[in-house]
Amino acid sequence: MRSAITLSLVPETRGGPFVFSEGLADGCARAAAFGFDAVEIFPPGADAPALAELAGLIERHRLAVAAVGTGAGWVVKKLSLTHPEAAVRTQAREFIRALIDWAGRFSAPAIIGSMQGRWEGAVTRPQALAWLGEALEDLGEHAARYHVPLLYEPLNRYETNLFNRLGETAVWLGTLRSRNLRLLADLFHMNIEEADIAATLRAVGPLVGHVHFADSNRRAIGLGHTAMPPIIAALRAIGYAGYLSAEILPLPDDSAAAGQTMLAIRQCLA
Ligand code: LER
Ligand code: MN
Repeated sequence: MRSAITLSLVPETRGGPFVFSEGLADGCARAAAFGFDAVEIFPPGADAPALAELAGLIERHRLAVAAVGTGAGWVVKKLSLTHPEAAVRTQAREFIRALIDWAGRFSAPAIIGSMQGRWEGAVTRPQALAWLGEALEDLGEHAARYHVPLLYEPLNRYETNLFNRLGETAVWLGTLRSRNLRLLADLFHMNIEEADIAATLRAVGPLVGHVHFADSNRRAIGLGHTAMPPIIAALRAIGYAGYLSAEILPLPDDSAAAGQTMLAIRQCLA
């Protein structure tokens, strides 16, 4: 398992679960200084000017790109794959497709989290799942051309009413036509929704494609009450070799959150 830390380029996410938010150069330099293997980037879109600097920065700091979030499509543009208007759903899909293309240059997978939206009003749950499933099949196959999966993230009940637990999501993913979809296991959402995080990880096994490494209160691991040893044992048992990526609140400040995460990862993997 390798270490990663989140870096947001979207001003609207201040106060959200992203550790570094002072720009790409600052975030890459500090990620490397703290000893992380990779950065997980949350860009405003595939056309963000700052992204042109990324190749040079990761080479200079010997970092990889762990994953790329697509949630700015929701946060900034209010796009979603289950929006009642077809034109908005199409824009959402194209926003994500462009980020898959961009992330693919760095052999990084894109994440579908907030962009899944929710079912409500005139949109029934079966309708929303039909739209979401079709989009995931299309985008999952698109990601395959870069030899990376597409990551789908179940969120807690306050953020979506589509899928909140990994087990039910794994069953549904199995009904879709793309075999290139993987689960993102966010330990913060799982702490809210799962009866047993470690048992769930063992049950969904090889479908786990990425881990958001957050404690129960969405602070750095070690600053909440999630018991890590059974979770790490479960990840080892399923052969997980991906990233432990800190998508956490920058508390008490970004440096302390980064330092505590690195300490926790070293302890977990010792
Ligand atoms: C995205 O990875 C996520 O976990 C959501 O809660 C949006 O912040
Ligand atoms: Mn997450």
